[in-house]
Amino acid sequence: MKILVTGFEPFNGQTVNPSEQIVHRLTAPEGATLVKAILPVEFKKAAAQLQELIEVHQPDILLSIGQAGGRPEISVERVAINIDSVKSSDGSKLLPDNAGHMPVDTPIEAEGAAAYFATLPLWKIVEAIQEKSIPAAISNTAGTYLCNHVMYVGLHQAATQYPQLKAGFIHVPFLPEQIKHREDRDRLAAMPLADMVTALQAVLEVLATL
Ligand code: PCA
Repeated sequence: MKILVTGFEPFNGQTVNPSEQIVHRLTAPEGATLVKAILPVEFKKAAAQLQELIEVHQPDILLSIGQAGGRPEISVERVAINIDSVKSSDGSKLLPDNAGHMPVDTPIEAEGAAAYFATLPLWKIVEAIQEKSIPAAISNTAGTYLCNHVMYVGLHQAATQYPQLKAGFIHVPFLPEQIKHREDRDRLAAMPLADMVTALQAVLEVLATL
């Protein structure tokens, strides 16, 4: 059993991304080997690197992790949609990727499915995190930025080329240090790194039993 786990580099002017720090601290669960990678927050490069990682390592499971700043809990994503868009849903802001690319409502795969569901056991994962007394929930949108992109690309690869591959995505909140100097910090949630690592390690234990 081989698990590929990915995190992301910092983006949006931040100097840290909790997903990167989590990935560095995860260890292989019993009965599995763990391959770790940190992906760039760039549409083209992230997809190419992920495809290469899958081809080289032939994992049984792909678990990608990213930051969803402002969310209060660990969120286990249910679905990835065939859209890249850096436009906020009210149209007020654009968030270019780290290479300056700004797709708006662009399909990821011209001939691809409109959406893919995660193929990991979502409730088992949520419950394993909650058992550690850490808040967790299923999320029904991974957004339209890099996290959705990487989740879609992984599931598309699985659907079209790697039938043994199960894949899914987990979003994590801000770290306390990311919000402490912000004026709106009273309204923002954050979670200590140690709790995030405990949660994701518990997820790996579940994945190793699949
Ligand atoms: N979060 C972003 C991209 C990279 C990351 O960690 C997202 O939610 O799309």
